[in-house]
Amino acid sequence: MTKNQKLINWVNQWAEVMQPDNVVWCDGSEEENQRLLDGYVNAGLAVKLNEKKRPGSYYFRSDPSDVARVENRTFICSKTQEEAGPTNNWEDPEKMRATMLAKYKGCMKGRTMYVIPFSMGPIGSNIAHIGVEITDSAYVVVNMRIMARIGKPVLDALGENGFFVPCVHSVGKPLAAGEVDKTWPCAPIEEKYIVHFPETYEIWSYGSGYGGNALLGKKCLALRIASKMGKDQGWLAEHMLILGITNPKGEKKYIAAAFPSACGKTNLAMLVPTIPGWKVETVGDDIAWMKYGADGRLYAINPEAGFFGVAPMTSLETNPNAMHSADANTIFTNVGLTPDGDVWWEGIGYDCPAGTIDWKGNVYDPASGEPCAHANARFTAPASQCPCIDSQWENPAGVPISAILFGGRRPSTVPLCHEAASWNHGVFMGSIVGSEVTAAAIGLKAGVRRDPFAMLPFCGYNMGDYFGHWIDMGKKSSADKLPKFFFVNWFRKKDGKWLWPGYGENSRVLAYIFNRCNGEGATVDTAIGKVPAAGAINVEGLNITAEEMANALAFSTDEWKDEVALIEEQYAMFGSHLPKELRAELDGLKSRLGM
Ligand code: SAT
Ligand code: MN
Repeated sequence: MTKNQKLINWVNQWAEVMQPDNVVWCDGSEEENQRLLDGYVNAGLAVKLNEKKRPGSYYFRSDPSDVARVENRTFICSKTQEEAGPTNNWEDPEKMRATMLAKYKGCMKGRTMYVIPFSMGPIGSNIAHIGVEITDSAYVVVNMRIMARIGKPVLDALGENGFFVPCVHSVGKPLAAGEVDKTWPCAPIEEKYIVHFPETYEIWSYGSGYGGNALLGKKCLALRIASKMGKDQGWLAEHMLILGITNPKGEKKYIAAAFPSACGKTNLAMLVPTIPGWKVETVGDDIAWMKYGADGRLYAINPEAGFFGVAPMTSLETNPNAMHSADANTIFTNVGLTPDGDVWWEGIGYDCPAGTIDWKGNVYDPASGEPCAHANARFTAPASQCPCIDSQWENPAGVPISAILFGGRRPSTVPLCHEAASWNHGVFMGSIVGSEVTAAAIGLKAGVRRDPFAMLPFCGYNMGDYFGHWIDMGKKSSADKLPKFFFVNWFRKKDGKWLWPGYGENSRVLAYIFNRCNGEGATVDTAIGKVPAAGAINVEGLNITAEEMANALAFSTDEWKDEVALIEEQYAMFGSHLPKELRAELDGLKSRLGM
């Protein structure tokens, strides 16, 4: 299938180590996909859903120990610990290679090794990159086929000498002679390893078959390794959605946005505006790769081709576009299975049909107090099926970004919207992203849990140097061409009540941001940046008083003095890796606050 000798050698070398029964090069065809899915159904490891309700869709249940990304088993193996930085698990690369080689030895006995050539981004785009994953999981193949572009066209683009990121994966469960899988194969939690070698752009994953642990194009390549490639090569790999927004006059802009988990990122990416005449379309819901174009503007692609969305709480109410993306040709994992061959989860918008099977495979008893779907149950759906997919989502040149948004769950302190004064101020905003957590929720100290740029688990090198890379990127163009930065907070409260309705109403804030990019919309200067003036955000038809709106937009010197103390604490961890420009931003804020 390929004349790329480096690729052939790499596959042969791993086949020798892992000793699979056979090696299959995936072509990405419909026939191949169907054959793999039929294999699971025939083995009793998946269910084909009701063709009338969910055409072309399949249902899987994972092992109860293999249900999410495993951050404490995720490693950045740079040469030194300092290069991995204070926010990553580090292990010496040579030691890690030895540990894992011992695990990989014979790990595919009784199994097939699949070779999946994949492109992150439209094939041939100068922002895209190619990876090749070897895996013993056909589930990975059928999911990667949705999440990335895979198969023959990728090998053609790779050519004889093209560069690819090598991605090694095994579920870590060799089979004895004659043995077959009766359940989802994986290794016990303490034997799972999700490993990145940033200097050599390599990924080694062992022991998990779930999501980002196993679909190596996503968080491992498109964020951890790509963040390092971006630093080395002068571009950005970010945990950001990309949306297109069109005003009533037909003028269109693109916005990228980073939020920590549980802030409604997918909902924002697919938002249905409530203000008349405005339109929002989706380029991506999770990851953005951004590079400067010849015109000095920042262009973004979505490196993915599908959505790996959290099912629970997704409904026709909360996100009709996500729901319709999963109408057909979708893989569901760890949701409930209804007696009529459809899926169900908490928050889907209607009661659980009697006789539904839960994610553990038992008949669901709503009185049990247990959820029917796992909280991290997922749908894998083709982005092309999203009703609001943007016409430019596969444009190899990317889309020009006018604004970058940061946000978090902040019940106090942070206004509904504020705007950075400069690129460096925007980088400062990104560096202090975080959500407030209650002690009960995570078993940690209550307070603001910082998640800089929403990249905490996804930065492949020292986070302080990552801030420095963002600062450097701002020097490569001029202020009139660079995107503007905004910080938004949909989650402010007063007296225990939300001050802002959120969901589709967030279109009102997006419209304000759109107008700001055209130099329109009245603002008030504060110590933290420009806050919308009273009346600048359109609240027509919204049941919100002027006082409530003022509270949502309020800036308090006292609250920000407390915030500064927390930022000092956070910044201390980066030591000499904290760019002097960010220290200057913090000093500037302090002096504006009179500190
Ligand atoms: O499992 S994934 O890493 O793909 C999704 C997530 O945890 O954010
Ligand atoms: Mn994500």
